Amino acid sequence: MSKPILEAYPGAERVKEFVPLGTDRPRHLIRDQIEDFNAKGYLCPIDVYTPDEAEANRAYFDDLLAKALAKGWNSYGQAGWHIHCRGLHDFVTEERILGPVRDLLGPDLVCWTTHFFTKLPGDGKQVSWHQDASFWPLTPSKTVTAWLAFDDVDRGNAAMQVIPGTHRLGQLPFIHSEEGENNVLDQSTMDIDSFAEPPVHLEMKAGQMSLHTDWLLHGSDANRSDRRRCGLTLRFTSPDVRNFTVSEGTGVIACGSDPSGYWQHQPRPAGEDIPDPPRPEDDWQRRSGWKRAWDEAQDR
Ligand SMILES: O=C(O)CCC(=O)C(=O)O
Repeated sequence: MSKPILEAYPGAERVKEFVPLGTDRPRHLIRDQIEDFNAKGYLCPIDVYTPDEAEANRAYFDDLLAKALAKGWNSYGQAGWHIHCRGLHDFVTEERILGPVRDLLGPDLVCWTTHFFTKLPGDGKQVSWHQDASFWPLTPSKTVTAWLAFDDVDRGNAAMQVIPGTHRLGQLPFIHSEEGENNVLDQSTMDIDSFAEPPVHLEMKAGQMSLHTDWLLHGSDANRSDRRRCGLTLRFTSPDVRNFTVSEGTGVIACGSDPSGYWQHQPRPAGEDIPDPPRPEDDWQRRSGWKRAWDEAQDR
């Protein structure tokens, strides 16, 4: 096994601790929910779409996925597509998603990426235990992920699991994932049995969402069922957060404004454009691109 790592961006000056969130006059969450979020690192479930709307969301995604697979993508490659697909962009600006997130982060919200995590029936890939903030070149760490269920998700079809309270531990050591692990991502936190709290499955109906903070330890098993398990992650932060690998980050100013000027706004796309899949030699996740650019800059 490789040596445990404590910083994915060696040499970076960044604040790597959980920042308690919440606003003075919440309008969508009650104060107990905000306290719960800060204590446990997540909230689940939150109702967003009606069952009929959830059905329409699913139909939209079925079509998108069929077109993506036909073009040569796998079911985890739909990352950042809200800048190509108008229907996806409209999830980013959906008031029923933004309201609870605003109660945590304040009136100005940047959605700096989205990513579908789609486990097809019998899908052998797991998402190994990890902390999101460990991957992301953002400081301070203040991203809230909305995980919007497109399918009903439960223990049987590999719902996401979290370990409550682990967001308060800061950066945990991780290793580069090994081939045989079949991890969708490339970091793995080991020894999760050493944490006091057992993992919790975030079970939801299609149309509901969970919210989690970026230091919370989470992951998911392979999907051994005959049911698909699809969720769209939307990554929101407040604009005072900066991407330290670039002079200006990119994201949708989903509501309010960007007084910091750290973010270049990405407009609503005109249509539904399915991007071409990457060539094998390209990085298909922007995260890898950031990391590569950082490592190259350190070597200079
Ligand atoms: O959907 C999953 O199983 C994992 C999602 C995840 O890792 C994330 O939202 O950061």
